Amino acid sequence: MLLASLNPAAVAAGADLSDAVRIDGTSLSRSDLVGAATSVAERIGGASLVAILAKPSATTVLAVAGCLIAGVPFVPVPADVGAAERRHMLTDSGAQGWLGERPADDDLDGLPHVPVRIHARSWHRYGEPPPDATAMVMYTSGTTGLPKGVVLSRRAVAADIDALAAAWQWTAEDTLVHGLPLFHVHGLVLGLLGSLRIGNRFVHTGRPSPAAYAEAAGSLYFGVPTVWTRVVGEPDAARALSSARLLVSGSAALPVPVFDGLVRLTGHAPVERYGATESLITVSTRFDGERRPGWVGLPLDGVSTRLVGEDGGEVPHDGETIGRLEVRTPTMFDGYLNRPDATADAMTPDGFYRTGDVSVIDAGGMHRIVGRESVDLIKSGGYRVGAGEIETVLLGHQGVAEVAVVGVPDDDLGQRIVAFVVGDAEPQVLIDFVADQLSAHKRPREVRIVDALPRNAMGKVVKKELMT
Ligand code: MLC
Ligand code: AMP
Repeated sequence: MLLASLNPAAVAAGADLSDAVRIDGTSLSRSDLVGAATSVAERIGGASLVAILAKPSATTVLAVAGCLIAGVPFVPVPADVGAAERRHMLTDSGAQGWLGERPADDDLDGLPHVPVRIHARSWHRYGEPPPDATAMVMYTSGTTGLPKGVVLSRRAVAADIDALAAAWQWTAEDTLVHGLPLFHVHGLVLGLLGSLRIGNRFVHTGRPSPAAYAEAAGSLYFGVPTVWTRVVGEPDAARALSSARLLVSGSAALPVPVFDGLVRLTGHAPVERYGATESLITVSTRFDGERRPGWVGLPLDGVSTRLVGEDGGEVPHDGETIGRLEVRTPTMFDGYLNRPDATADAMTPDGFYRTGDVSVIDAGGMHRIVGRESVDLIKSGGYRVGAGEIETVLLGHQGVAEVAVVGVPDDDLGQRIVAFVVGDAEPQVLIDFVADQLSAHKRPREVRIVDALPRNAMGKVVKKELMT
């Protein structure tokens, strides 16, 4: 069973937990979860795919669990989604309706709405859908074009959680705390679904502030590097985490000074792990293994990795030679929805995913992510954002003649999204324009109006010159 802790027979036999999930001021026991999510399942059974506006709320938790019980695939829609991105996700996925909350202006979409009733209960017993059935379609940005729907099977999700549980000695005794969004792998698949599979208590803090993390008194904490940077910036909050068992960082590179700061203030060397929406998490340091600052660990159970050099051949695992990282994993996605061309580009004929990351591997199998192949894929606050997607939106504004979007180094966000614009629009107007069309987290933090963009002899923008 994918959500093993929501086994109705076990819950009926007494395996309850009064505060299995705490989120947005609501506590749900395991029997609340089984009863209310099964009631959701009954109301959506037979749907081909639904959209869930994934705000951090009990409604979202029950909507997701209900879909997984019923075997109905869902699309988690970013809580801060804008109009154009939302339209694309709904059209491309063919979502039949909104489950749970709906956007304030949802009349634009014309889709039916099925509310989640937190106090409704059903004790119907559903059979477990087959492992190769789709669990969800998660949208993620590429270097160009609109976000692509990553099709994730139930098997991939279950395999990833189990492999991470083994690596981190994650058990039902843990209390897992995070404040990450519930529309990406980190917060949703690992944090929420991981907890519902393993059977540990789950606490969502709302915004992932250092104070909220300190107050939650968990044993296992998840964060993106920006969260850990902010924790280290508040030593009192950081010191409160010393009673935890394990701090985990992922979704972007954890700066070494932040790693060292966590060791100093909490007494814990963080575990780092690496992955992507397409492959799920594939590499991690282990609870009982070496945790080396700047390195993301060893392949998880069943995962193979290799480095490919300029000539297409494999490069040695000597800790120094850089290559393009490819992974083969039981947690692999089933392709991009409606995009066989993009799927074929992302995969090698022998089943490895081309991560787009550049890495070294040492003789012991330890991985260090050195950077990305393309400057057009930005990681800001742990969010993956395509430069092309933002450029297309900005070019749709009448005050923009030319634009180049880049990620510049940022102590807090890792990379900060900056748009260089030739035109006569007001910077703040353009920032708000992107937030309205895409998602608030994809908005440039800065717009610089320039006379011209740096171009090479071919007329192509030289983004590297803009990135310092
Ligand atoms: C300001 N705001 C605006 C705005 N200007 N909102 C809309 N339009 C504008 N023009 C407001 C916001 O509403 C918000 O208000 C406030 O600014 C701050 O929002 P923010 O700037 O977006 O948040 P910030 O503090 O920068 O967020 C940092 C963060 C966030 C770490 C909390 O980046 C985050 O949650 N990152 C996690 C990303 C993640 O989970 N990635 C995993 C991908 S999966 P208010 O009122 O709300 O404060 C993956 C696989 C793997 O990568 O390996 O895990
Ligand atoms: P996403 O699809 O949002 O999961 O983004 C995947 C990308 O995040 C990867 O291809 C990497 O570029 C980056 N990433 C994830 N985890 C790490 C990590 N621990 N260190 C460095 N980069 C990471």
